[in-house]
Amino acid sequence: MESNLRWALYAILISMTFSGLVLEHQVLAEGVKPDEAKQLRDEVREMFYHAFDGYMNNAFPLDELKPLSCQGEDTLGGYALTLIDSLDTLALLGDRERFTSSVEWIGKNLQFNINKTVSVFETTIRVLGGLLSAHLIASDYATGMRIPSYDNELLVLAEDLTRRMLPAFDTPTGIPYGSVNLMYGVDKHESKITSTAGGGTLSLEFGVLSRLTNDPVFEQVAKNAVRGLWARRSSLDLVGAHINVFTGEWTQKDAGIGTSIDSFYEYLLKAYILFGDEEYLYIFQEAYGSAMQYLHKDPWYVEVNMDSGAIVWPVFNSLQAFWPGLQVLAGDVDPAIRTHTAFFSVWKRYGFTPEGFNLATLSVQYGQKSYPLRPELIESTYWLYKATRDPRYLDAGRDFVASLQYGAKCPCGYCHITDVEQHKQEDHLESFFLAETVKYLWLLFDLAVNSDNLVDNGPYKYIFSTEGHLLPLTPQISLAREHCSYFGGYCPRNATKPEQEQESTLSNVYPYHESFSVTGLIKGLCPGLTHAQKYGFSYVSPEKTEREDVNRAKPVITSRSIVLVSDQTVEKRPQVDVEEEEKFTSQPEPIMSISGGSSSDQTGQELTLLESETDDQRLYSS
Ligand code: DMJ
Repeated sequence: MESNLRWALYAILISMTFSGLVLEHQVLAEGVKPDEAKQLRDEVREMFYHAFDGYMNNAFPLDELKPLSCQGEDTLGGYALTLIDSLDTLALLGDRERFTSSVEWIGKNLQFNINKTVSVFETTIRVLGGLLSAHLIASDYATGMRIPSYDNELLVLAEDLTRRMLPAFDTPTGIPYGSVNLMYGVDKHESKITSTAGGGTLSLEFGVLSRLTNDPVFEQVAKNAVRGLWARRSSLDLVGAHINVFTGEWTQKDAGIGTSIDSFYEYLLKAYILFGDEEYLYIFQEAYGSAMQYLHKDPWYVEVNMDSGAIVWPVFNSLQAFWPGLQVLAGDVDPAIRTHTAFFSVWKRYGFTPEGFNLATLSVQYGQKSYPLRPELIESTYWLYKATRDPRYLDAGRDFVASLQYGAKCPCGYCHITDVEQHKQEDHLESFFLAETVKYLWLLFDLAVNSDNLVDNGPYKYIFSTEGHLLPLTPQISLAREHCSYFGGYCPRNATKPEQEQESTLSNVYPYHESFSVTGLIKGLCPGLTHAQKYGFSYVSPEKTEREDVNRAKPVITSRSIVLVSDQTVEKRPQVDVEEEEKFTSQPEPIMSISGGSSSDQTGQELTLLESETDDQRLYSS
C-alpha cells in the first residue's frame, strides 16, 4: 500500500518532468527543413574533421585520441586503430585525398606480427572490418573511390590478422576465447569466459574474408561459434550473457538485447542478408521471436533469466538502442517506432543516454552514468528515417548534434561524458565515434537532402557491420552459389545436384533440423539468388518530406524486400493515433514497481533483483 502510494507520487512527478521537457522542446524547436538539413550535414562533416584532424595531429599512429589533453594512447593493439576505423567514413564523405593517403600509409606500415594480446571481438569489428570495407572501396571502380596504385595490401593485412586470431577458436565448443596473442596464440592463463556478443559477432567480417580469399576456414569458424552458442540456448530460445568456452556452461544467465549480447542478434539477420545463408535466418527468426516474447515490455526491453524468463534487470542500457534499427531491417517497424520514442525520451531528459537507466525508478542506474559517445540511438534514428521519412527523426538528429557540440566538443575532438547529469567530460575518444556515431549522423542528414552517397545511392546495397563498416552485396560476396560451395554450408535439399550430396551431420548438432529439410556438408551449387539479394531494400520515395504529409498519413513501408517478421504492407498497418503517441512520449511510465528486494511487473509477475551481482561487477561489451 505504502509502496503504491510512493509510486503514485513518483508517477506524478515523472510525468510533470517529462511533459515539461517535451513542451519546451515543442515551443523552442521548429521542424528541420531541407536547408537546415543541409547545414546540419555540413556541420556533422566538420565534427568529423575536428576529431579526425585532432587524432592525426596529436595521436596518430597510436590507437586513440585523448581529446582533452591532445595526446594519444594505445588502447587495443597499437596499430593506428582510429585511422583504420575511420577509413570508410573518409570514403563516404568523398575525401579521396585522405582516403588514399591513409590506405597507402596502412599498406606500407602496418603489421600484425606483434606480441600483443587483443580482444577477438574488438579486433574483428574495428580492425578487420575497417580493413575489409576500405579494401572493397579502394579496389573497385564502381565505388568512385578506387585507388589506382592499390594492390590488395589491406586484404593481405586482413587475412594475416585473421589467421593470427584463429587459435582462439580451438575450443571444445567452437566458441572462441575472448582474447588472443597475435604472435603466440592463446595464453595458457587466458580466461575461458567470453560474452555472447564476443563469440557471436564475427560472421560478417570472417565470411567476407572467406569469400574474398576463397578460403572457407574463416567463415566456418565464425559460423561454428554461432552454432556453439545457439546449441546452448535455453528452452525459451534465449541466450545468456557469458559462457565458458570449454564447458559450454553459462556463467551469466541474464538474457537481453543489450550489454554483452546485442550484436549476436544483429549478425544473425545481417549474415543472412549479406550471404543468403538461410541457417542464419532460421536462427534469427527463433531468437527474435523469443526476444519479443520474453524481453519486450513494450516499448522497453528488460533482462530476464534465460531459463525462467523472470525479470532480473529492469534497465534500459544504451547498447540496446541499436534494436529499433535492426527491427527496420527485419521489417518490424511499428515496435521500432515506439521503442525509439521511449529511448529518445531518455536522451532528451539528460542530453545524452546514460549507460544504464532504471525503468523502475526512472533514474540513472547506479554506476552507469556515462555516455561514451555511442552511436546506437543515432543508428536507429537513421534507419527509421530511411524507412519512414518522418521528419521527427531529423529533429532528433538536430538534438544529437546540439548535445555533442555543446556538451562533448573539447579542444582536439569530442570527449566522453562521465556523468550525463553533470555533463562532465573525460579525456578519451573511442574510435567508434568516427566509424559510427558521426557516420550515421551524416547519413541521416544527407538522406534528407537527397544526396547520392555511396550507401543510399551507390552501386551496391550495403550492410553495416556492427562497427558501422560498409560491406557491399557484390556478386563475389553475396551470390548464393558462393556460400553453397563451402563445406558445411546450408542448402535446401532439392537445390543441389544429387551426386554431389553427402551425409548430413547437421541434425546431430541441431535438433530442430529434424523437421527442417537440410543437407549439410555439401559441396554444390544453389541456383539463383535469395529474394533479399535480388531485390535489396527500397523505402518510401524521398519526396515525402513535408511534415503535414507525414502527420496525415503515417509512415509507409514499401519495401519489396524481405519481410521477415510481420507484414508491413500499407493496407495492414493500423493507423496510429498521433495524440495517443504524444501522450506516451511525454509521460513514460515505470514498467514495474519495486518493494524491498523484489518487484512485480504490470502483469503481476513477481520479480527478484539479483543480489549476487552489483552493477560494477557486470561486464560490458564495447
Ligand atoms: C561499437 O564498438 C559497436 O557498435 C559494438 O557493437 C557495440 N559497442 C560499440 C558502440 O557502442
